Amino acid sequence: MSYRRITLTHYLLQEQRRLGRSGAFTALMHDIITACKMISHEVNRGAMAGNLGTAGSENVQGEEQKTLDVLANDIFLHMNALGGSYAAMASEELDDVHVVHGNDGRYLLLFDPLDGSSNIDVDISVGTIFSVLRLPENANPGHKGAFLQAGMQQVCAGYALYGPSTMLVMTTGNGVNGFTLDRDVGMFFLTHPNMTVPADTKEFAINASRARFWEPPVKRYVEECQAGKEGPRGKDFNMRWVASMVAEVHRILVRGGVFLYPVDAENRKKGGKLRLMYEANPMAFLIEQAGGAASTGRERIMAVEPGDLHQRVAVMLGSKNEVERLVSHHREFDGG
Ligand code: P6P
Repeated sequence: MSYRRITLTHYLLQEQRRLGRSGAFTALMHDIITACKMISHEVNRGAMAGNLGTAGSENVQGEEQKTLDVLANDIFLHMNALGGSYAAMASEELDDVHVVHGNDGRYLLLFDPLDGSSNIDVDISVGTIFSVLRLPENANPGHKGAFLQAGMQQVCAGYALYGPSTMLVMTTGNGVNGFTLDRDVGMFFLTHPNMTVPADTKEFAINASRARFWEPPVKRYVEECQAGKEGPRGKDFNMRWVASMVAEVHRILVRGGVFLYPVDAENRKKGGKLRLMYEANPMAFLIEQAGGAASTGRERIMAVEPGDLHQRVAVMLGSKNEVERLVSHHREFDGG
């Protein structure tokens, strides 16, 4: 039934006309869409293309790189340099910024080319996360300072999810829409219009093996959920942990939930686990645009003023009432 749906490109053109915008968003997204289709193809070929296993190298985070981490990064850098929209790019896999020469691009692209890649070899969903900022006036795109903008400055953000189907979910600040790749046609089609996060949920996601490191407000929140209907929440909860943020956020956008990766006693020295600029901020933009909330526990994620390209941050995002409960617990603990 694809022929009765609209393609992602049609959607962008419609938004462009509806909002009286220039062709900027359509151009911004064109190369991202192509890159995500190419990565989807490589991910889906898996072992048949020799794409499993490690690349024998480490990234700037000191993490072992998978073969597909390197391939996905190369695809994103190459494809997104072609359209002329981006003056420079920043990747989880690169220490410094990557300048795009020979164009007058007015935007900056930040991305995690293959989030959750520890799941590749066991065939669990992984994804690509992207965020777009404007190049500030008179800024040097070759300097990371041009990228250090709070999440509220994003003009576009989204992810591709390489799961049983490949989906691309994005926002340009007017709600969240999900598109599914029809491989036979080679196009993304609108399948999940106006995605919204229910304010309440019965599902939380956290790496429970870290419980001994958690701050008291996080421990309190999780124990309340675990206490079920006999406890203070008066209802039973379920728990999920995929170890792939894209898959967790997608589940929350489809059926609600709350995802936590707090700063804890073990990761505090690094500032947490998840990266602000190309994981937390784009996902926070999507969740807020879908009516949810995204906090560090102590402040709105998209209000955090970045000090470094690869800085990490606490993440608590999803159903609004759950995030507000977490913020309340932190405020009480801090004596606010
Ligand atoms: P843990 C993947 O490496 C990632 O950055 C997120 O996608 C995911 O939510 C988290 O880290 C998984 O962390 O502690 O389960 O390895």
